[in-house]
Amino acid sequence: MKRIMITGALGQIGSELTGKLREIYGAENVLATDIRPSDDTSGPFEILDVTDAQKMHDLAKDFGADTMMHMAALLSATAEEKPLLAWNLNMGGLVNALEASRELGMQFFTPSSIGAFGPSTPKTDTPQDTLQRPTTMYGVNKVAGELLCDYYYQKFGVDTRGVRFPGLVSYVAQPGGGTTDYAVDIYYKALEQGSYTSYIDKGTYMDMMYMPDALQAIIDLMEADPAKLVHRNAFNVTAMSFEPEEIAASIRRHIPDFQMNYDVDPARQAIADSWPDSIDASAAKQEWGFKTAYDLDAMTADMLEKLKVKLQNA
Ligand code: AKB
Repeated sequence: MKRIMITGALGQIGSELTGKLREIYGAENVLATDIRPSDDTSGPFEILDVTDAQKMHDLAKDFGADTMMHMAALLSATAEEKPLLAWNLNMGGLVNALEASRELGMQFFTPSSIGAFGPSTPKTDTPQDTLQRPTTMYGVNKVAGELLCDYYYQKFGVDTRGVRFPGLVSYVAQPGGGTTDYAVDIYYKALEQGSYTSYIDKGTYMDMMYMPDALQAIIDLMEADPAKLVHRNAFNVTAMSFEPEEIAASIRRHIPDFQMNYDVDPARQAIADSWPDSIDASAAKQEWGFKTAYDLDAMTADMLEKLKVKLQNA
C-alpha cells in the first residue's frame, strides 16, 4: 500500500483508519472520501457518493491510488429499516469500488461482519467456513459482498481481502445504526449519567473488538503475504464475546455505583439473536498472524480514561 483511497472516511471505522494510515504511509498518500464534507485538514479529502461509479473511478485514477479501502455502508439496524436503500448503497457502492479496483489494478479491502451469519449457523465458536443463511438485509449484503469479492479475485485477479468484524468499540466516532452500538453507548452514559438502559437483553452474547485492534487487523491483513492466504473474503476476527451484564460488571470495577437497566428493542434484539454468540478466529491467526491487545477489562479501562478526557473537553 502506497497510495490509498478510502470511502466512508467519516464513518466509525473510516474516521480512525484515515489517521492511522496517514501516520504510517504519509498524509499526502491517503485520500479520504465521504458523502459529507469534512473539517479535517490532515490530508486530501473529496466528496464522494459511492453510488457514483464514474466519480469514484476518476478520483482513484487522478490520485494514482494503488489501494482501495471501501468502508461506506449502512449498518444492520438501519439496513433493516430501509432494506432497499441498504441494497442499493451497500451493493451498489461495493460493485463500483470493485470495478474501479479492477480497472485501475488496485488492491482492495472491505469489511464484512458477524452479520454475515444467521440462525442456522453454529452459535458458538462459529467456524471460518460454515453455513451462512442470514435473515437480515445487512447479512444478505455481507454474504453477497464476500462472494462478489471472491469472484473479483478469482475471475479478474483483483487482490481482494476482507474480515468479518464483530461489534467495534471506540471513543472517537460513535457508530450509527448498528446492533452492537450498545457496547459503545454504555461507556458514554456510564460517565455522563452513572446508568445505562440497554436495548439488548441480558444474556445476549455478541463478539466485540476495540478499535485499535480492528485498525491493526486491517493493516496486517493488507500487508500479509498473499501466498499464505487460503481465505480472502472474509476472515473471522474477534477479541472478546460478552453479554450486557458482563460489560456492566467491567464498568463497575471503575464506577462502583453504575446502574444497568433494560428496555429491549425487539428489532435490534431479533438481529442480535440471529448472530453467533462467539466466532472462531483461528484461520486469521494461522494465515496472517491476527492478534489482539485488548480484552474486555483492558478495553473498559482505556475507554473510560479516554472518554472522560473527551467529555471534559467537549
Ligand atoms: C452492526 O451492529 O451492524 C455492526 C456489525 C456487527 O456489523 N457493528
